Amino acid sequence: MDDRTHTADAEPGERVTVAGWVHEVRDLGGIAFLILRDRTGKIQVKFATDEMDDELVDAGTNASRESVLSVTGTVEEEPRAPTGVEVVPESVELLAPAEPELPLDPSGKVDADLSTRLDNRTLDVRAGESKAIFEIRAEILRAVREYFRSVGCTEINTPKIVATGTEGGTELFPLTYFGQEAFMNQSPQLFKQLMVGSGLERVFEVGPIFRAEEHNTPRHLNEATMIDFESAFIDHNEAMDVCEGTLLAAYEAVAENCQEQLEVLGYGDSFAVPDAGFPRLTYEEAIERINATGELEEQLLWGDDLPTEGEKALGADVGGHYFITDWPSEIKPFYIQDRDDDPQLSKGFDLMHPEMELVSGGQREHRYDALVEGFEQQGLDPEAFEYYTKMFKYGMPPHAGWAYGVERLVMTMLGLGNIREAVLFPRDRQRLSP
Ligand code: AMO
Repeated sequence: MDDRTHTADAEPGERVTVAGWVHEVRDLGGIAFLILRDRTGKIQVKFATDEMDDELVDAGTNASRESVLSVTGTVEEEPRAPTGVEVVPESVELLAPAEPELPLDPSGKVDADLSTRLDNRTLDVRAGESKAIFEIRAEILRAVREYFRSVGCTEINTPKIVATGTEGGTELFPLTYFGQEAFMNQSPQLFKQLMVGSGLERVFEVGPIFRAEEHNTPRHLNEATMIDFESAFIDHNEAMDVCEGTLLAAYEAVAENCQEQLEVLGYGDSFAVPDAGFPRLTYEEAIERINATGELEEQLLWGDDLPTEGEKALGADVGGHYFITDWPSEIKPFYIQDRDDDPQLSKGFDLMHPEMELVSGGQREHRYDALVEGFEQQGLDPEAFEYYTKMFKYGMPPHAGWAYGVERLVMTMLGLGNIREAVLFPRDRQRLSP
């Protein structure tokens, strides 16, 4: 299918065909170097301009930057070449020319603003930091899937076009479905719960979610990717264990398999896997600690949601990942179970990075009567959710779960300033294309 040799695999003495993009051409007079780049790295191609055939030299040295070339030749050892080897070419074929004026510099030497980069993502992800970010994002998803398999999960895929929303408070994108009102789904919440009641018991999904919130912040998207987990026969405490395990598996895999990418991003050896055993603070403790920092103009009261500045103040105080548990029931959704000893408190939790929330989750309400009552308390019509509630009449085991926002996981892991850096083609209020 692709019978070229990757630049990273070229060994001295071999006759190879390498293909990729023109990274750079340096003409030193009498000798010229073409640096060819593919996904595995770069290789030097040497042209003895006075000795070689003019046509061959022109094809290799007149190609504009980012043109696609295929070069056949012999690999020779050359200690002065960036990778210790170079190709002495026999033939050069231009596979695709690039216009000399590029909308941005793929090598990243010339800075481009985020909007220009997002408009030209193909060029932006050719090399450098963006390529490294998306390779790491892929490694995170690979590691997370492997971890889920190791704890007995089945991967599922659930509908993204739905008749009802799930996350009270967030806006839905409406659409017309054969003349009927429908929406883009905000979360696989109800479907994953329905599947823990099936013979699958323990499931996960990696998929898109859609939220029509009109925010315009560095950490919100209108289309995001979520990692959802849900399991029968576990409680919120065990769900937090799996949640922490997932994060550690992702960090460990990146530390082990993405050293090159981490270096491109300026990490070198300084990339740290968080220590296991994330502190678990109750909501009440969280409020008290935030108030004690004195960072907020107004003291938080019990029942308040945590404002962004509050989250940051607490994050700085704690200094690492941590959970917040025992949230007031009234600010958690209907599917979260209340504590048996105090129904004012819920079994919902959030996992926080010092900079922002990464996960929401909790023990779910699996008892039919309590579930329907919860709908009514939140002003939702239980009949609209009958497809969901009715399954709670036929043997729905106790269960718990949670969801990560993938982009926030990538963003916090790599210290990115804007969530849009962590998604190829972001959807926000300004951006619907590309
Ligand atoms: P929640 O609404 O808190 O919970 O979402 C879970 C996680 O998804 C990420 N996230 C977002 N990321 C970017 N842009 C957005 N607009 C956005 N919205 C959410 C965050 C957040 O912590 N059904 C529950 C999960 C559960 O209980 O299992 C839910 O959707 O990282």
